[in-house]
Amino acid sequence: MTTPPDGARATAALRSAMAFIQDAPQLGNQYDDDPMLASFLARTLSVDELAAIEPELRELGELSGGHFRTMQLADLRNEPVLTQWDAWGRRIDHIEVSPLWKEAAKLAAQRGLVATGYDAPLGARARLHQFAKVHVISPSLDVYSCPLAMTDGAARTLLESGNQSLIDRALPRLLSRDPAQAWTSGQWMTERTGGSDVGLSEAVARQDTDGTWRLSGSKWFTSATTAEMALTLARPEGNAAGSRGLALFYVPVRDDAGHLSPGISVNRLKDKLGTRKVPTAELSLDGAPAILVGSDSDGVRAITPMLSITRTWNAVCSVSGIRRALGLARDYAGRRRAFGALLRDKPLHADTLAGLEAEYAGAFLLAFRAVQLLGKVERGTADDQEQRLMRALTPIAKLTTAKQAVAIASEAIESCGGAGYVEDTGLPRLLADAQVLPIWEGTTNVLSLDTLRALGKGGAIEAVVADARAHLAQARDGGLAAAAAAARDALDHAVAWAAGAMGEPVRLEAGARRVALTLGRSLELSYLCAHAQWCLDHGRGGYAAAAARRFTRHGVDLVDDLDLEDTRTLMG
Ligand code: MFK
Repeated sequence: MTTPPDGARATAALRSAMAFIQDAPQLGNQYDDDPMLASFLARTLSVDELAAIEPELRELGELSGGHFRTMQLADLRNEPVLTQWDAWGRRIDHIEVSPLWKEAAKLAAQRGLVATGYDAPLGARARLHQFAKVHVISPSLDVYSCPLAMTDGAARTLLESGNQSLIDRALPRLLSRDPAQAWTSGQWMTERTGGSDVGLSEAVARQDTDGTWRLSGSKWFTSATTAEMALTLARPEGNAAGSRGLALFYVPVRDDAGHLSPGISVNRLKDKLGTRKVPTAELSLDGAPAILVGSDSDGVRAITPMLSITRTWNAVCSVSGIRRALGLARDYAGRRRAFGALLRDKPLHADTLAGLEAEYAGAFLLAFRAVQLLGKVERGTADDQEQRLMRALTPIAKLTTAKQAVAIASEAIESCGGAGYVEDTGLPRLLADAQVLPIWEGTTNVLSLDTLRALGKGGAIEAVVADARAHLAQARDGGLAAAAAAARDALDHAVAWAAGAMGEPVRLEAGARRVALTLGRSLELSYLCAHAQWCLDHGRGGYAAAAARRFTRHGVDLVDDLDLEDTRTLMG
């Protein structure tokens, strides 16, 4: 090898010194940097209530943008590992999760990410406190929100079941703030027959002569299989086919040493597009001991409290995922130069991100309106109208925010150019993880049909309309008039269309998604108008008002009568 002359060495050194290296996007305090959370809490809590919870939210904001974010980036490739056999041939089915997940489990217990929702002092507003924490921290916990959502859902389901011995056994663990005592719960609903039409479930429950129930069958998609207990559905022998014949069971999954209960084996972990840190597994049940939660039928109805809770978590995690995507995209736009300027100073780039901010603001308010109502219904302070509203709003919030989360994650990674598509920047994870949100806990179409089911109950449509109108009535500022009119018109159109299609089941079902999304978007805009007015009145700036105006221009009314004959032709 020949040594380069001094001049060539100097030129190479100069070139390498000048080589451009792009700074990675950074995050600040995830409570302080959120343009919606603080003003929303200031509007909905008393000054003393907010003062009591804000320091912890700020601490979590620091951990979210700092410690956990650093850990997340340093450990992008670490995934759960299933070890089925030990060295001596003993079946163990041990699942090793990432170091971040282990730390998240401790943090979740200590900070009461589930338990806060059940705390007494804030009453119905305990749910706001809980989900404010979840919103701030969850994007940095690698989807540890999944087991927490199911844990919360299990706690609520057991409480509503009235089964005192199961409540005594599990609630203190599910709500424990001591990491050594805390449990998580699984929710095993999906079988090979599918995750939507749960009535097709094949798992069978047999009762021993001593009264012990034993479950056999397979569960095809069990998220977070590291849980200590699970709620699941199985058909007691002799029961009718369909969902009415299923019963709800409590399964003790692991003992205190972490060993799986007899009759449960983990066949493999799922190879998923996203949520790669979540140990989602296929399980076989072969006479696994279980406890009947309530009656020996109507299990789907018995597990619906779980669905309401996890769907609310889904909505909140959608908006916190959007916030994370936008936090990174905005920071990047302040660091990245192209064509002679920072991206944030480029009119088209700014226009694109501003549109996403407007969608975030609407999504945030819809998710947190669902949270508010959940708290009131649980604490018995909701009137009839609010109860009906919550039933309809839960699927609407879940399906609308999940779609926004995917669309915005896609735009956010695109706004980072090629870096957004490279795995070790961590940015593609935003989109891969977001894509689960419209799928699990009910797909967009299943939830659109659930919305129709909820609206079909007496007084539900009136409750939705009244809530939107009450919020719109608060918007007095002239700059909000067009937005308020658009929300009102879209809502009226959706309600009128659904009423007109009532006697035509095919037309109604075909249009259900457009109706549900129109309701979701018009509610988002109604809440935005009210929040914008409050912010203007309280010196909180014009972000929400600008969001309302921009959101309006994206389109609110998606209702349309599409030609059913064209559908048939296109589908062959
Ligand atoms: C970041 C957040 C993380 C979230 C956690 C992720 C964990 C991931 C694990 C999973 O994804 S588990 C899979 C979740 N699976 C689903 O969400 C099921 C999706 N399918 C549905 O939701 C179907 O609509 C349903 C299974 C409920 C249909 O069941 P049926 O039995 O065929 O319908 P039916 O007969 O209408 O409902 C039975 C009863 O339940 C009825 O009550 P009644 O018996 O009194 O008439 C319904 O009114 C009631 N019901 C159904 N959906 C309800 C509900 N009640 C309240 N709320 C609901 N949403």
